[in-house]
Amino acid sequence: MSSKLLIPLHVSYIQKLGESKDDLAYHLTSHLRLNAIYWGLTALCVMGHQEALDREEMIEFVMSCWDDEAGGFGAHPEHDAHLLSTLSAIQILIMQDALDRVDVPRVVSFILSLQQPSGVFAGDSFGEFDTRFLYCAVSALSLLGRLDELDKEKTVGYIERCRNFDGGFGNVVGAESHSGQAFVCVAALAILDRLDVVDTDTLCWWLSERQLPNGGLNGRPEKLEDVCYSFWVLSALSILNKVEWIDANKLSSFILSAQDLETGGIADRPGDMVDVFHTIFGVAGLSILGYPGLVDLDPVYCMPAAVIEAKGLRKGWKALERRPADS
Ligand code: GRG
Repeated sequence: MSSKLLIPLHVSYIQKLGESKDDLAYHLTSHLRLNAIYWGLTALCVMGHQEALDREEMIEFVMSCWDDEAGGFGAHPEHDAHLLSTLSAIQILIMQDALDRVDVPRVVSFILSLQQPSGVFAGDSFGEFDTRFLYCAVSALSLLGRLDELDKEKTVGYIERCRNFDGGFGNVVGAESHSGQAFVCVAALAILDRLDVVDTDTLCWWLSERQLPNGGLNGRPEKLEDVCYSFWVLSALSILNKVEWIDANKLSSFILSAQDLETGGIADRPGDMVDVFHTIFGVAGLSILGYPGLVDLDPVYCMPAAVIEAKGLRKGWKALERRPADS
């Protein structure tokens, strides 16, 4: 176990991910490819090593995922467009300063076409809907500067109906509260300037109850801790200005204990196999906790704060005060 974040090892872990194209696992995860590139690039940006992956190659790959029939991005070339991969494509292109490659009017119509009469969004034309896709739509429209085209009242109305007695949010109306949904609902409300919908004290109490004795956070009561909840829980607490409601030192130690000291990367919990999903959300959690030497992450968009600031979209969220690099 290491008490430090092993940045060079994690950078080399992320660089090697694209090199294993002969592995079965690489092909079995093709439906997540654009998301995975977004996770890897964001983790590199937060660790200050954006240049570790080739910019041109990345932009070309993103553009090869364009689904011209639908007007959005699929997760992989020849895949149907989906809101999850469309948001990832937009995030990657913004971080690589290449948003001019996108046909913005077509993407905006694709996104808006997925809003349902209830206000929620479907992920694609096949119709599965929930608040994750609602968040993707709101975040993407905001990043494209086209939020004015959204029916905000209908969108907020759906989120409001997903709010439960414990202050948390479910993925659809009537569903159990989950901390992943706390992120998507609170972040969407933050973008829409409607944080008044949140019962802040009740929700933040519920979120702080997610911390277990070993310092890790779970997604809902009676479940196991998992490094990814470091981001889903902390982002919501950070937007609501209550990061202090959890024990930051214990959480940092838990995240650091899930690093693989040989291969790099972070796992869901100590001793498990690492992956890029847990690597980004571990590093993102550490950034919000003010871990020394990391770049500030915007908790609403899960992108570097400076990028969001430059687009004029950054609100007043603060990471915990950054500690000096030698602490
Ligand atoms: C731009 C950061 C970003 C996200 C895009 C897809 C999305 C929007 C947000 C996902 C939010 C979410 C629902 C996260 C939770 C993911 C997760 C680990 C779910 C596991 O659920 P269960 O029920 O696990 O399998 P538990 O831990 O409850 O047993």
